[in-house]
Amino acid sequence: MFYHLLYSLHTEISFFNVFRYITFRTIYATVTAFLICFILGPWVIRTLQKKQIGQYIRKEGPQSHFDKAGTPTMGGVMIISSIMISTLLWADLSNRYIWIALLSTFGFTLIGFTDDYLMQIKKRSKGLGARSKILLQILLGLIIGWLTYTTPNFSTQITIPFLKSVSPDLGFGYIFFAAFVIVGTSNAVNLTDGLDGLAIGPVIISAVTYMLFAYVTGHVKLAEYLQISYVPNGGEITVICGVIAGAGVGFLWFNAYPAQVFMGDTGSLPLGGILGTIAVITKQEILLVIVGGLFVIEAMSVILQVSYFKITKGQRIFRMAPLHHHFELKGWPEPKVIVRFWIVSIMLALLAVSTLKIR
Ligand code: 57M
Repeated sequence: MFYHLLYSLHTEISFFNVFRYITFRTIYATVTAFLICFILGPWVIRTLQKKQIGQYIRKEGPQSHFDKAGTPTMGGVMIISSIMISTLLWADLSNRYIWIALLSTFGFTLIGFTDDYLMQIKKRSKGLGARSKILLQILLGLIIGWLTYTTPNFSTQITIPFLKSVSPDLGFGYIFFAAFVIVGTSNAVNLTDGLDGLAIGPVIISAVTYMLFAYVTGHVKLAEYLQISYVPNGGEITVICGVIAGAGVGFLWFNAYPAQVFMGDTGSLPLGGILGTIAVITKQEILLVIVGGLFVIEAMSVILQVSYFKITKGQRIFRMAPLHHHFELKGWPEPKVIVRFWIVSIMLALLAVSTLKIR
């Protein structure tokens, strides 16, 4: 909105020229998103407490979680409102990719919110139910895949990290591939969201990493120099990456150990969904396996554990899946697991950035 309102004034007041720059708008969008979350936080937490939207803790989980019972959940509402408001304020709203990213955020929020609402307010223990939830996610993933596919000049070739000369063209199949990336990330972030700050930390790290990729991918000269796919108008996604990081830091203020609030599916599903969408738009889809490697490791630990459990009729690879529970049960204090997982995430992000220079 600021871009449209204020940049147009640059002919009279030259200062307003700065609103043209993605870098300038990204910085202020990030700060705005942080402030919205930070200011809304106490009020959201109080409201959730009043409505008694408190977390139920499963008895079969690690004992250290029992005293978390009653912590307000659905705190994702503050992250998502902050993402939506700050994006609407700072992004170029004539950019189609911004609307695709906002639709993805809104759609996954709706699914996550409905699930939490049924569980927390209607006290329906299964929420939406696993099957309806995944079907809705796939449908939304396909819609976003289709909208991206039909964007003029959008390439259906995929980028393989470290192999700049190999980029298979999926054609129409790109829609299904995009849906897979988006839905997979949405669920992986959800699985990771099991310790204070554990999911939001790597979400912030991934958003900052993609901020860099979005910027270079939308810059014709930089993209050419680094030999990565140039996405016309894709640079605007930098703003939304900053917004996610800012809102994430604002939420972390309250979600840091010991958490005053959990994000719920209201936060975890859209945060994963939007990261997947950004990976698709910036044409760095496979790179998300490295950038969001921590989410992949957590999801893989569940897949391995559940498969092994079924095949061996009751035996386990890990003490408990997802992986963070394994380390908790080994006796690592919760903050140690969290910070060590963040460290892994930072290292993976650096590895991802190195792909810009390594073929
Ligand atoms: C959500 N949610 C947390 C909170 C958060 C297939 C199976 C592996 C699925 C998996 C599962 O359901 N995962 C999805 C994980 C829950 O947090 C809520 O859920 C929201 C995210 N959707 O925002 O509202 C609990 O996590 C803790 N928490 C924090 N701090 C936070 O900032 O401490 C969350 C956020 C909260 C709180 O305790 O209550 C969750 O873990 O339920 N299931 C599991 O993860 C279960 N694993 C399991 O059953 N493993 C089995 C295998 C064979 C499937 C095994 O290894 O034996 C564990 N979940 C729990 N307890 N709660 C088991 C133990």
